[in-house]
Amino acid sequence: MSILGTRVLRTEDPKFLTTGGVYTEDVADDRLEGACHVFFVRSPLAHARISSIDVSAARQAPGVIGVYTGADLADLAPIPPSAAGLINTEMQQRLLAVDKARFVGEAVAAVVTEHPYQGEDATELVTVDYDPLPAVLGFDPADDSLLFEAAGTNVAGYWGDPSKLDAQLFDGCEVVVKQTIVNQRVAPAPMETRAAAAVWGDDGRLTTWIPNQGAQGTKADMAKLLGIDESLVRVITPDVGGAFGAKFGADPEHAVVAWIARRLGRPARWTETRYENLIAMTHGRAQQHTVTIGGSRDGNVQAYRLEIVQDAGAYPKIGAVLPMLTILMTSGPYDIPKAEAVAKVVVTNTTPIGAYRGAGRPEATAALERAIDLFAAEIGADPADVRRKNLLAPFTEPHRTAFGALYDSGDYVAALDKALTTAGYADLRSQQAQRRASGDVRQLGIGVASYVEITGMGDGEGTPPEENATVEVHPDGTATILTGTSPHGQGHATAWAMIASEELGIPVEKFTLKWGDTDLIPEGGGTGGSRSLQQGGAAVQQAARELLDVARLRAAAELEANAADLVFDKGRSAFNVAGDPDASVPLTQLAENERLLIRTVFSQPGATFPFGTHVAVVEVDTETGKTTLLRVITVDDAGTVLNPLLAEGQRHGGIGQGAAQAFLEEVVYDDAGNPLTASLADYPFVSATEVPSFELASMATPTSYNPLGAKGIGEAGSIGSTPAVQNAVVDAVAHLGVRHIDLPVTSRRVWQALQAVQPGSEQ
Ligand code: MCN
Repeated sequence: MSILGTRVLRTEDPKFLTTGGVYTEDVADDRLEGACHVFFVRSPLAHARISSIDVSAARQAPGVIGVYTGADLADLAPIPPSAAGLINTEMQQRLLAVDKARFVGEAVAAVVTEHPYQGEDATELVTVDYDPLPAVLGFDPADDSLLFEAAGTNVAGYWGDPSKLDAQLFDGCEVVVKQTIVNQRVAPAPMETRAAAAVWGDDGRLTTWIPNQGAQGTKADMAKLLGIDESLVRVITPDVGGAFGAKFGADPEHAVVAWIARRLGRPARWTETRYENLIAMTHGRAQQHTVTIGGSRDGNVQAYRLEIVQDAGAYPKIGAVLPMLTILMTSGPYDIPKAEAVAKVVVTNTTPIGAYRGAGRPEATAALERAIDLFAAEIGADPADVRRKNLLAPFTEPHRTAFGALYDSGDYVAALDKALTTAGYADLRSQQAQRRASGDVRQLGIGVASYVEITGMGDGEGTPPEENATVEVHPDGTATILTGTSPHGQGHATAWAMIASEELGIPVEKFTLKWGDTDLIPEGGGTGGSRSLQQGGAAVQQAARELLDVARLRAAAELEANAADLVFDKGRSAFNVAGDPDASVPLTQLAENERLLIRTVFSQPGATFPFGTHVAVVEVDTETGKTTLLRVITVDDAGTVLNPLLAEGQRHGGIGQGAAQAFLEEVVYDDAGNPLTASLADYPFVSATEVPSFELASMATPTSYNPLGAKGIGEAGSIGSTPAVQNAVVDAVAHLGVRHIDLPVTSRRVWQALQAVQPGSEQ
């Protein structure tokens, strides 16, 4: 029986559940002995000119070894915006702010102390003279206060050309609905905050430990930020306590810590506080969508337009690139004859936006799935029926969308129907009808969201989606796998061992997985875009198979037989001559005289497109607006599932985060750009108590793009759940006249929406 597809328990869990992992703060490498500690002085103002910084008092504080400002780092080049060329190149960031601070939390100076307890006090002695400037906020910032004077505008750039929108797009549509929707800013809030440890060797090379999603990309970033050759940087990724897209590469602080270690000639460490994490680690989402949808009264969607404004925060980082992915996924799983999308990227005096679980795709789905519901409501149709009517027919040959996406395989109607059946949709609708008829205070809402998303894309610069793996069998019966992916909760140690075990007949627990050390594994794409299994896992399979090819030749020599006459007996992990089980040699023996090791690269023809449907059921108290999430039922088709336990864990995490975006989480600023959600007492991130047990139905439409048949599952949960929950809440009160409630659909917002539709009532 194959181990693939079975519920193998996570081999990494005993470590995490007992002695604990080794996170960056725990790294006890000899080279870090006597490390000093770095603390950042951060701007308390959203937008201000920095006229002077006085570090003299801080320098005298107990334990202070050094205090540095942007002026000290003048030799380091500013960070250019992401997507240079499309985005205004004047919008550059210094590692420590010089002249101007552009968001609350921006690092302005760094204080270095002997002991960690001395840092906080010393930072308070740094006197920064700020001249406040008007804070630039929102999706439509005026140009009267500019973040970057040299740019002459707060518009960072465009994806697509807004002047080329088709004026005739909705001609011939019997019904046209338009709505502006906010896809709010959220905080990734990983359990482990950002950190770094850095030391320079006598050879002039930097070794730095950083919690990240890919050591190799982080190495390239660090070399760029420090202006040195990549060969002089070694990045090591210890255990990572969650990342959710926001630990991709190196941040300015990581480079400053390395710079300080070099300047002082001694190792340096940094761990940010939760407060710093909430205001200075990149946030996610922050898009505004204006959707226009048109079609016939009988439910055919004929045209759809998506106009996006991306708030990139103070510096155009990955956030400035996200609309590209949103646009790519504009038409989602539907067959819409005419669709167009365009995006404007603006800078504001807020924390920069980066990748956050789904990164650009959840935004596309949220906009489209609200639009479908708005359209259904307008024509008085069941939203599930409208979806079924407009979903693409099943396809096994790749399907190209008007936006250039090449969907590999899909059966969207089947996913919808499976989710509806599992939910007991018809029954839910009749319960809803009863409650509506009886005027129950607690109304039932049912929300549906169908999605297709993209996983495992290439780097966008011509390199195909690919990953490397090395498999080595040792004479003592153990085996080692090196991977270019970078697990931080996904369970790659278990999954990659399962794949190699299936080929080599070596038990899962005999494998050790190594990742995230650029001296050991110089190449690798890391973990993001739910790419790891389809590329990294497939590479492990390919390496194991290639290893068997080499082993077969050695076995043939050993057994003095023809290689073609040998069979590999997985049960014994040994080769034997066909028909003669006694003439056999185990793999381990073939590793005795010469290392039995293969490194390989697996390439995929393109990205894959997982899909599914989520159904959410909520109860809304129409007197108070109190909303209770009763059920979430999902079908998430990620092709062939390698380990249902891992895949379901990923779905749980994703659905939880997506649902939380729908009804709970939001980063809030006041009118002056002060963050009001800078602690976990104020930022309501989700835990198991806020959500019901999820009901997961399974469906697997394999992809032909890799031999595992696998697509990505790491982000899907967060993509379908947000609009399903939002649609459910609106649905609960739709019969009272509510048409739309923005994210997050908090009880307060629901109450306000109900007040607004009750004539004569107070707001
Ligand atoms: N899997 C499977 N069958 C499939 C697909 C995946 O069994 N058909 C398993 C894989 O073997 C792997 C896991 O599911 O163990 C996720 O695989 P994959 O979909 O390839 O995604 P990645 O491993 O590349 O993970 C990335 C994804 C992203 S982009 C974010 S963001 C995210 C996420 O994973 N952040 C996470 N899940 C997270 N989980 C935790 N605990 N912490 C985070 O920060």
